[in-house]
Amino acid sequence: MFKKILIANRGEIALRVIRACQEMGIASVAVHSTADADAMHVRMADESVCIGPPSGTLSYLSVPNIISACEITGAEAIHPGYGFLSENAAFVQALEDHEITFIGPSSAHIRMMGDKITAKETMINLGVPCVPGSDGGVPDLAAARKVAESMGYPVIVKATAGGGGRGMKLAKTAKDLDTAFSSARSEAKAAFGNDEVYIEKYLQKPRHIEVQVFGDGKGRAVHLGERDCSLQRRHQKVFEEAPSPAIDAETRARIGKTCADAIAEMGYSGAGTIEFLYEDGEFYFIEMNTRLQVEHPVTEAVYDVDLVREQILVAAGEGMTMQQENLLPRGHAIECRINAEKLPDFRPSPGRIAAFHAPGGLGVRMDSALYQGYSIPPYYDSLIGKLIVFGQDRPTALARLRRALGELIVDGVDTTTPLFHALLDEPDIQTGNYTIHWLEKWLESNT
Ligand code: MV4
Repeated sequence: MFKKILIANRGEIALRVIRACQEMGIASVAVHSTADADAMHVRMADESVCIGPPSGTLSYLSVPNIISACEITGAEAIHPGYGFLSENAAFVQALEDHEITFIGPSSAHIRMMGDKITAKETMINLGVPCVPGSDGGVPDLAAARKVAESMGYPVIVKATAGGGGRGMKLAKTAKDLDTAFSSARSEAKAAFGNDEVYIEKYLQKPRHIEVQVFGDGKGRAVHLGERDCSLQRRHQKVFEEAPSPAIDAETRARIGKTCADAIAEMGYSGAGTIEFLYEDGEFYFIEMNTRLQVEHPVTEAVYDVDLVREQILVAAGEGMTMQQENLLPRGHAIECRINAEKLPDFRPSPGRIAAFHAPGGLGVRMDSALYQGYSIPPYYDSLIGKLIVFGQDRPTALARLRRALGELIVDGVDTTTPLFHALLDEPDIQTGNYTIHWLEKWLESNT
């Protein structure tokens, strides 16, 4: 096992990884920007190294600075958390060259899934159901017309190098295609330096269902069911739950096995998430994320596993402890992302925390790096905490969530907490009746 791990991240996810290290008897190294010298992850780690100025680009995204921190402290492995360098194939390649272990998949698998056309092609070949669309990239408008007419409108034009909603354009009818195609191309060129696009049939009212998978890198893999992440605003998830209110045990077992078999066949190592749109009882693959996700705690609650521990075990060559026949979901978990943002516009609200009280009690987990007197810097994303509740069924989890939100105190900055109180009063949320468009529509008519 590793003796020392460096965590190339900040905030609650850095704490999440440090905690797993502590339970495994592994020393932890925090890295931080000058803006984060007083951050909780620096305090909680065994050692820390300053890796640059406040700008994320010059600190948490600086490959040479992070590799230097690793060499100075003698850390043998790096956990990337989510965001920052977590899905950066060049970073993982650099670590491979420096003989530092990356706690995550190979650079080849990251690269494969980062290119959305290659990802889709791979999944099709592995028997994973995909959205109908173009066979690879679409070179020009004439080819785009041909594909769109053969599937029928509406269609969506997506950037090959995109993902997470960036560089997507909808064409409702044939007259929209010219604009959608050329603007998707130029946005993709500007954002990713790659103007390749592909086309899919546009699904009108799907849910966003993602399957948690885990591979040992030696051809064995498991799935840990699904999360429903349909409640999003501008492609940012807001509220996630496991299991999905829309998926039954038989459907879960079927899509789960399809995903686990695909991951096993790929020889994938570590945690991954296979994202689907789900409409009228059918799954359509859209993307795969090759990292630990923000919302992983809802899966941990329902499957009673420590995903970070499993990541570390696999990266150290000790193999995963999980076996499919022992992975039995139990109860229901919900996560609310608490952001330092002012409603109704979700404007970032950095500043000093005058008071902080985390909720507790049965079935409540609060992952946060806040403390009283801490100043939230303006340089990074606005997630300040994740409130995760667990109960034996969905109504119990919802009641517990309402109770826990009532206990949460964050004074000194605005937060998204009032949004969750309001959502819990909505019959559609109480019954689980929502699609990917529900939240934006609700915000339009309620704010
Ligand atoms: C789609 C789609 C409808 N049809 N693809 C947005 C983020 C990216 N991961 C994929 N996205 C979508 N792809 C087809 N063929 C609708 C979306 C979409 C969406 C997906 C998941 C969660 C929220 C969303 C909000 C708007 C659009």
